[in-house]
Amino acid sequence: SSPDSDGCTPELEKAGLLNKTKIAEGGRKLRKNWSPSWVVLVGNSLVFFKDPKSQTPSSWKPGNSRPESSVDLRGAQLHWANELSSKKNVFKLRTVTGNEFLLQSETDSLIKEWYTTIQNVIDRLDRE
Ligand code: I3S
Repeated sequence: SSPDSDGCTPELEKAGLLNKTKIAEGGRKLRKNWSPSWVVLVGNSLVFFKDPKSQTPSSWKPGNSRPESSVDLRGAQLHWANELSSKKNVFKLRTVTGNEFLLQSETDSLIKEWYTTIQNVIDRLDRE
């Protein structure tokens, strides 16, 4: 059985380095400020950490490292958004509270995996 067979710890679905910028807060447009972010998809949340150099896939655990911010994926919307940037491989995540993020990777396969994995979580929450 898994180390969490009682289901009390949310499942870590994915973790990795993406470029991130927040473009809206509560529906209000923000100025872009791209920076690398260690992104962790765990349970119903996408969690962002600063300083990716000091992060490892296991360091998201409570107490090890403090997240910069976190996004509730329930009711969120995901769209490819290459028209919103000169960068390639950009998607936009919009939360129910009107926060909008762009996430990007130079690696096609990697960004597609992230898109699919996040969309799967959103779909699962929509069915609940
Ligand atoms: O969509 P924008 O406003 O052209 O986005 C670019 C700017 O935010 C720019 O910052 P300054 O306007 O402060 O110089 C950023 O450095 C660029 O990265 C933004 O565009 P991309 O195309 O990289 O998303």
